[in-house]
Amino acid sequence: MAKNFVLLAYANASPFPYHSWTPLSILSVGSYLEKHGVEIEYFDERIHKKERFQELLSKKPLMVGLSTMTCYQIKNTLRLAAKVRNIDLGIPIVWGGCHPSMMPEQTLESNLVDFVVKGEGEQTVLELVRALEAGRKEFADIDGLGWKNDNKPQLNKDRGFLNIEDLPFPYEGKGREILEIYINKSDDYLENIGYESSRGCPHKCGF
Ligand code: B12
Repeated sequence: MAKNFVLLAYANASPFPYHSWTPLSILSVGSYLEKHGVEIEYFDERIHKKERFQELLSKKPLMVGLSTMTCYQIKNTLRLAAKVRNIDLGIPIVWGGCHPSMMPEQTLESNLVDFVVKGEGEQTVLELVRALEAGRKEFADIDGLGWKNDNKPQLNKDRGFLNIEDLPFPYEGKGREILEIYINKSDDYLENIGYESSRGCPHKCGF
């Protein structure tokens, strides 16, 4: 494994086992990073052993990306973020998904958050990865990013919408392994395989 890999994690989102669904959010971001030559690893708490997260953290990823909804999932995401902090204060913790997108300023207030990605994350996180690889400390030019400027939360301007046609299939690369685990899961429940056929909304939804 190359030194500078990105770890993308999805915490358990439900107390019910049948509420498991392929984690499209991190798969979309991950396949895009892979397409641009960035090495990634996934941790999906619903299908992987808990030790996997700790093992991957001990290899010092360039950053840890956490995807979260508000509801039940967020307390588990906070638990994962605390594990990152406990193992190494220097690993940047990047939050994305619908909760950080709707409440970026509030999310940035937490000391378990270094960066927030608002909205579609693919291009924003790629630019962040490049900046971190270059050892940058200033991120004002990355649209869609929230960060801490001398510990002061700063939210950059929104990123324009991406064209879904330019994005890779989320089950490419390492995402294929995740897909196969979901297909082969042999418990009592049928698993859901997510697929995005379009993006955006004709109504005035908050998200
Ligand atoms: C598919 C879906 C489901 C599926 C699968 C959910 C899952 N766990 O994956 C099912 C039907 C199971 C489901 C159930 C529920 N859902 Co639902 N669901 C959606 C839906 C329609 C699409 C989500 C999705 O996969 N999008 C595709 C991916 C690629 O997009 P994305 O997740 O936004 O990720 C992008 C960015 O956010 C960002 N990003 C995301 N994570 C990260 C992480 C990092 C590090 C970075 C850099 C970027 C990044 O980059 C990604 C790519 O651009 C959304 C509405 C919507 N239009 O988004 C609601 C939505 C997520 N669901 C919602 C809710 C409330 C629920 C339930 C709690 C409902 C209930 N009461 O039971 C349950 C929870 C189930 C569970 N335990 O997971 C809410 C969440 C609201 C909130 N504040 O948290 C949403 C937003 C709908 C709404 N407007 O109310 N849901």
